[in-house]
Amino acid sequence: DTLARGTPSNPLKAAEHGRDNAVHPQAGVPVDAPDEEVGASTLSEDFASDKVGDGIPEAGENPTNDSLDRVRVDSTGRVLTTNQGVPVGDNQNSLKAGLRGPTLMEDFILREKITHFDHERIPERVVHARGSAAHGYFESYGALDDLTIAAPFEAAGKRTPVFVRFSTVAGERGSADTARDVRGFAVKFYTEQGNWDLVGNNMPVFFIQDAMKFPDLIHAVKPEPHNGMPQAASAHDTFWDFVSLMPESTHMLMWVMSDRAIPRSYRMMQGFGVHTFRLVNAQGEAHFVKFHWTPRAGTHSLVWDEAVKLAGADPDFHRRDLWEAIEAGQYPEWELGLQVFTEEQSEQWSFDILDPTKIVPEELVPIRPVGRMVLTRNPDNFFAETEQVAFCTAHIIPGIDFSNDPLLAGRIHSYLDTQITRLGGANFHEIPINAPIAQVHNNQRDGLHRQAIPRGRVAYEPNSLAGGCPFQAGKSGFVSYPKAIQGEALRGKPERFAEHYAQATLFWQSQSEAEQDHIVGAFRFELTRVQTPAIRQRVLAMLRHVDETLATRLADDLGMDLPAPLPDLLGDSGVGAPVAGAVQPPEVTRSDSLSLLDRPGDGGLWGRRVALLVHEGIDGARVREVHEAVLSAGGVPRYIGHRLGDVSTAEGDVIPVEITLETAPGALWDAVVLPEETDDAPHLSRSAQAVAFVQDQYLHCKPLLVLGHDSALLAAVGAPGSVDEADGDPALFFMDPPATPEDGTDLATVTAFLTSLAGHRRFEREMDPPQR
Ligand code: HDD
Repeated sequence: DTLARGTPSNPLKAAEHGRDNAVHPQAGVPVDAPDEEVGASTLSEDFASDKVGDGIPEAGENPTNDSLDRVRVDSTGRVLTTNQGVPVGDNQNSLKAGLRGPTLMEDFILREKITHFDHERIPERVVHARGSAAHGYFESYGALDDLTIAAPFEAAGKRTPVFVRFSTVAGERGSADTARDVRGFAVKFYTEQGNWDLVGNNMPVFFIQDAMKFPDLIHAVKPEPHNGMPQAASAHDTFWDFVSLMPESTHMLMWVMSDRAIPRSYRMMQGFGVHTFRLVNAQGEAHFVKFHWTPRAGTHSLVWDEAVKLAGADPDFHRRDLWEAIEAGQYPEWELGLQVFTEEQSEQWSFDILDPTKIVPEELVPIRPVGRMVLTRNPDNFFAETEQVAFCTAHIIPGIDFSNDPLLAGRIHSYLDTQITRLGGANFHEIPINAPIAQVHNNQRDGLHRQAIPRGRVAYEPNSLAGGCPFQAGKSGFVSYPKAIQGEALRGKPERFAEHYAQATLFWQSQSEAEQDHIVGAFRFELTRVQTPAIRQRVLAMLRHVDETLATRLADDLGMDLPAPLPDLLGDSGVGAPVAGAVQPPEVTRSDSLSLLDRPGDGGLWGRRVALLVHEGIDGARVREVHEAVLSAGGVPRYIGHRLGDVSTAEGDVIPVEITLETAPGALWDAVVLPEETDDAPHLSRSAQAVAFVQDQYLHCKPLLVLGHDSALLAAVGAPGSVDEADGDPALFFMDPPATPEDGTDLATVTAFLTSLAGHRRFEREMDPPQR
């Protein structure tokens, strides 16, 4: 107990908990509701510190720390030992018979070390292998007694510890973060009623309606089996072959071809539970529910060319972004919202709420905000925590229950099952990151790597020898919702699962013009890589059911004639046949909430990265003032130049270059600040690296700020090179030079630049399709 609560074996860890964590969460104990207005930003100087936050909480105050503290190791000041704790005298040389002689079998130190090394990899996740995670808490806005007894929603201000892992789906463990893909959004709530895992994605629908098809889907999207290519990409024949034969994937394809599949940051994407679940209250009444996570930082994406370049410039782009934001005390935050509806309501709708290829439009059921989630602490160790964490859709708690969604049914089996291979046995729940904070008492025994030491002779129930313990909780435990079940055992789909296109059309029609352009571009990219013309044709034939403009534009881009709509093409095979006649028209045909632009965020910079290009003789005072303004607005400014070392300013002092154009090219930055530069006095416009840098900034529609009225560098990339030419570009800013040497910097322009940056991109500049 002392070890667990009083002194973590890593005393340094306490300093990393962050002040926000210090304010509990204590299992089951409500904390005072936050003073701040609900929805107000939690970011303030109060949380600033060298590491994360400035408070040093008592170890163990966060209940998840108990199990983690027990096993944390800090080797500061310690002697090196074997795994048996034997001090090792020489960690450099193996034991030999004579210095030039053979190494001896008896060298148990060498053998233990090499043996352990030989076994240090475990199988990667069969999907979602590449991911990053963080600790934090969920805080309830209020009691949800009317809906559920689920522990996290018990009272206003109650905090429940969470561990959250974000991931890509198709790529292997070492693949690049910015691949076009769905992102996993998996949340483990450590409640006093046991662990609840909400294993969602950043898109609210899925490719298939039945778990029966999951292995086929994944085999189609993973690298092709004969040559192991391509890595982390759906742009190949087998994927498009499969989905074009499965019209139920049409809606999800629209999401995956949209900017949602290339998020700017894990911190800037929504999360969805996808399936319909049930909430159950103390009276045993159930409501259907869909879970939505909405980022405080807004929903923002990359552009495709940028995503491709990032994969080379920094394959860890999203991992680094999450890690650095938390280290800097800029805790990522999401609001949890619920769409709650009744069975009777759902029976009226044109779609089936058990069909995971459908959303419930917000116009039909608005989202009710119920709490917020804040990520406050990075893991100590990637393998022990991020790699070994095991999320399972089967992990639910009293107050939450499943629906009959057939995809969910397969998942309830799959996650538990896969951990047994991945984590080497049935005791993976004892790995500290997976261990619940609720106590575990049952008669399950033994298995590989068992940690618990159950006492006594009784491992069965009922028993009298142990006084009947552990005893059943009865009604105070988990009770499955008594849903009515009827019908015959048969393989097939409910009627309303047969319509596949209406919501794909809804999605398309709800996008802004720029988002539609990006969708066309994404389909074009993927299908251009597809080698088999018949597959391209089938996709086009499918898209004709979504929108004729989309299909026509794409056909044009691919140099193809528009084929007949899908069912004709598939002949009698039937898979693509639309439902005859009696389809109910969709309730909603346009929903602004489906556009990324609908959630711009709270206007903060949220750690966006700003490059300040510097060179010998730069106006130091001005560039420093902009640096300061970016920093105090919550951005991350960096001085970037040709080589490391100092550059001298016009005033005679120096600015240290922090990173170079070569190591941190344009794609890595959200905005750039350029020096004043005329044709007569070129500084950067003759540098290929600087030109490529600024060209990317410009073409990726990012804000640019020039510290004066002229930029020969901008002119060199074909952009407006002076204040007089910049008219009409809303993200290109030229600062007014001071009228007299005493005048200060033109801060109004700096503010306009930062506001533009918080708004992310301005697509007016885009040249695909070519500008007229
Ligand atoms: Fe899955 C991992 C999300 C359908 C089988 N899935 C996995 C992860 C996420 C999702 C976020 C990574 C968890 C982590 O970070 O460790 N999966 C989804 C969503 C789905 C979905 C939102 C559709 C709504 N998945 C799905 C189906 C099946 C699986 C239909 C199988 C029938 N998923 C798995 C798995 C994985 C997994 C094989 C691989 C590693 C793991 O579970 O722990 O069991």
